[in-house]
Amino acid sequence: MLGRTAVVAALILSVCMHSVAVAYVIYTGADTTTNDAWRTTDSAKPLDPDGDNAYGTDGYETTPWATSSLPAYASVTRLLPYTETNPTAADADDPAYLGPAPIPDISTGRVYTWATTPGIDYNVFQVDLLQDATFMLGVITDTWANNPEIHPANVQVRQTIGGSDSVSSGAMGDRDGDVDYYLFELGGSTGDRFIVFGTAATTAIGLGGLTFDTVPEPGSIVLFGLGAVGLALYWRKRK
Ligand SMILES: [Ca+2]
Ligand SMILES: [Ca+2]
Ligand SMILES: [Ca+2]
Ligand SMILES: [Ca+2]
Repeated sequence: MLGRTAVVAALILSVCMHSVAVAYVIYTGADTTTNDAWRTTDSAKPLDPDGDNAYGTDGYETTPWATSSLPAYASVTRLLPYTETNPTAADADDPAYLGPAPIPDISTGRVYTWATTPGIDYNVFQVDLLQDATFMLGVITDTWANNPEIHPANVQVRQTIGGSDSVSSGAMGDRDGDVDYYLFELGGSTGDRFIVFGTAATTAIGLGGLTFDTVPEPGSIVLFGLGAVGLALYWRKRK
């Protein structure tokens, strides 16, 4: 009888812990070698958490494409007033495609503003969680070939509702007008808010967009496994 109570308690604990979302922001790293091939699945991407070697598997917010495709768990607000593209923007995979090379490129763009003060931080995107989620947020940058300085000196993410973590990528390298991706792991609950921002490098500032990929929750899988083992022991004892 005690065994059965313990098993039931373990199962309830397992289900409860699964539903607890801990809020956090971690800077995972920069991908400066994928360049245009963010949707090309035979280009290895060690920082892509879901293992399909494509960024934006769950969804994306991109410029100049007006129709972003966002995941069910997040909404995105552009906090700078202008969205722009022109023929001197860097090329990258058309997000309408996902698969092995060749994936056709299209011209990227930026969400931006001007009259900024170098050294001052400016907010670029707001991400609001519509469901509990643990995911990799990719920040698309270096999309402007003829003026890489428009991109901030760094990329930062700060949680403003549901937590207070704030992390920075440190100085943004590889500023050559060939697209780069700065990746942050985020965990949070419904209603949590995260701000993507950066320090102005010049008198204008802009970023190319965002990508979303699910981070599997190993903790939940382990707890689920423990629950299953407990259930198996219970049935064995019952025989
Ligand atoms: Ca590069
Ligand atoms: Ca992916
Ligand atoms: Ca391509
Ligand atoms: Ca680059």
